[in-house]
Amino acid sequence: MAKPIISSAIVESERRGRVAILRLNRPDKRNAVNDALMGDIERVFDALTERDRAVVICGNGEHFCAGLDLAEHKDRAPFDVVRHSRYWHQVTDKIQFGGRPVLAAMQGAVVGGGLEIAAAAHVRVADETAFYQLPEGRRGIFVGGGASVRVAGIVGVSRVVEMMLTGRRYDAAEGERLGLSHYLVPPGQAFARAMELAEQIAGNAAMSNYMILNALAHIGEAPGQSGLFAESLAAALTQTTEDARKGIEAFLEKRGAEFEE
Ligand code: 1HE
Repeated sequence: MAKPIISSAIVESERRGRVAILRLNRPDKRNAVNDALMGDIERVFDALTERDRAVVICGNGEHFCAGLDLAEHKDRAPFDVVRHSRYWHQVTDKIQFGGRPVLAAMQGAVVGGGLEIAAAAHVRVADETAFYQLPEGRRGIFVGGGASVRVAGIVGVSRVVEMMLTGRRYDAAEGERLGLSHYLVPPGQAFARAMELAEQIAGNAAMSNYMILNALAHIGEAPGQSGLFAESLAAALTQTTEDARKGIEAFLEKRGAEFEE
C-alpha cells in the first residue's frame, strides 16, 4: 500500500505517479460529510505539491457521497450554519481553484453536498449506478456547499429550483445528458476511467492546465468585453511558453509532445 498523503481513518489518500487519489472513507454512512471529513479533504489538498499534477476524488463503498452529515447538523445556530457553509465554500474552492485538474469518479448516490463536491471537480466520470439529487427541500434545509453557483452553472438555475423543490432523483443517463457527468461507464469502472483520464491530463503542459481551470471560470463571470480581453492575456501568457513551442512543434512533426515536468 502506497504511503498516504495524510494520515486519516475517514479519507484514504495516496499518490500514483503524478496523480493524487482521495477516497472518502465512511462507507457505512454512505460517505456523508461531517466536519472531520471536510477537514481531512482540505488537509489532503493542502498537502499536495507541484509534483501532483491531477487529483481523483472517489468514495469507498456503493455510493460516492450522501452529502452533508445530517446527524451532525441537527443542532446548529444560524451563525454556525453561515460559518459551516463558508467552510464548505473554502474547501470546494480549493478543489476548483487549487491549480490542478480534479476528477470525480462517481457511483451510487451523488446527493446534496456530494453533488456540490462533484460540481467543484473539473471532470466527472460516473458509472451506471450513479444518481443525482438535491433533497434539501424535502429535508427543510437549503444548499450550502456551493450548489447555487456550481450546480446551477452546470444545469441552470431553473433546474436547480426544480431539483430542490421536488427532490427528484436523476439517474446516471439523465445526469450525463445534463452535464452532471461528462463520462458514463459500466458499473464499477468509474475509478479506472477517471485514472486513465487523470494520467492523460497530468501530461498536458502545466500552464495550459492552469489557464483552463482558472481563466475559463473567471472569464465566465466577467462581462463580455472584459472576458475577451482576459482571454487574449491568458493566450499571450500560455502561447509564449517553452511548452507551447514544444507542443506545436510536436504536432507539426506528427508526434506526441513531452512537456516540462
Ligand atoms: C447518513 C446520511 C447523511 C446516510 N447524513 N447519515 N443528504 C441526504 O438527504 C441523503 C440521505 N441519505 C440517503 O438518501 C440514503 O442514505 C442513500 C440513498 C444515500 C443510501 O441509501 P441506503 O439504503 O444505501 O443507506 P441508508 O440505510 O439510508 O443509510 C446507511 C447509514 O448511513 C444510516 O446510518 P445507520 O447508523 O442507521 O446505519 C444512515 O443514517 C447513514 N446516512 N446518509 C447522516 N446524509 C453543505 S450543505 C449540503 C446539504 C446536503 O447535503 S442535504 C442532503 C443530505
